[in-house]
Amino acid sequence: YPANPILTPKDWPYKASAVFNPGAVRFNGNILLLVRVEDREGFSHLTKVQSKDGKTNWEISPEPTLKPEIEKGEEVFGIEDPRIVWVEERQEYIITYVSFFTEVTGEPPGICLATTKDFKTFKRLGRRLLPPNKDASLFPKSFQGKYALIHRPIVDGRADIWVSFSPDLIHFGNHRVLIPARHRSWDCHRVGLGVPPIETSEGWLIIYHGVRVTASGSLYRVGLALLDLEDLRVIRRSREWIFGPEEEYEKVGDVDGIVFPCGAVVDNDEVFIYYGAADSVVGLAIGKLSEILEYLKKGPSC
Ligand code: BMA
Repeated sequence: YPANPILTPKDWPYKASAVFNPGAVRFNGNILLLVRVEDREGFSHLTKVQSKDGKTNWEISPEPTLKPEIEKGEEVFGIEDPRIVWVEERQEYIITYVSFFTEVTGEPPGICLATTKDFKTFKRLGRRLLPPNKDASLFPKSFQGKYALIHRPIVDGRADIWVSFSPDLIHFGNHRVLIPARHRSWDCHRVGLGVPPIETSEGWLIIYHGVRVTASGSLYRVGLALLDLEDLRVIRRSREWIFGPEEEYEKVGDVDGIVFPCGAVVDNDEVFIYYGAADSVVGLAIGKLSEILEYLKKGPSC
């Protein structure tokens, strides 16, 4: 989007060090983002912003929307990187985010769930799965009575994308690797879900980030995969990254060389992808769903 970045700390109605990695949904005719806001202590909370066209005139909440619940001993190091899905069968939004499991040695990151109907009141469902884990989202619908959660645990030093299933959003099982980090490729060191799975006529579109660790730090870029609509098997996976840090605000910031999508909104054939750039500001990338699917089907895949 030529007018990027769409949101920066300077736009904020209160003191903010960085604003990035937003979840995104359609809400009441607006596009609503829950933006990760990092304060000057270095801890994050989530703040709601809304816009009619999803590009301009963002109305930023004058105060944090979802704050860490420090009183309960949870979330003392903040909450990060929300992914939001509207779950039609439950008539509520489910938000997946990262907090740190302070009672576990090393205080690793892990996954929390919260629900809301109105983005004013939220119900905390608490922590899920074992840490270390990140980059999680539910699918917006269940599969034969089971919810499916995409997540990214670290297992034996490997950072692959997994899927797990649950009848009740409490107990999870049938864990399996969905999209592994790929040997020697641009996504060789880590992969993680970007935006929540997008249902299309061809399959579930997965937009994920991949990391290569270089001599000057980690490079975060974005790739694609397509999953079977029913059994979630990988049908296609792009060999090449399709979106990476190119512009100044993506290349230079608190953490250089990062594009990190957490939310997307689809309008007919248009996909709006909201991403954190260099862990500092929010960017918007717009694509055509038909072109993305065409590329996935015809382009180099493995
Ligand atoms: C990941 C997450 C993101 C962050 C990214 C790049 O591991 O922690 O919040 O944007 O690293 O620093």
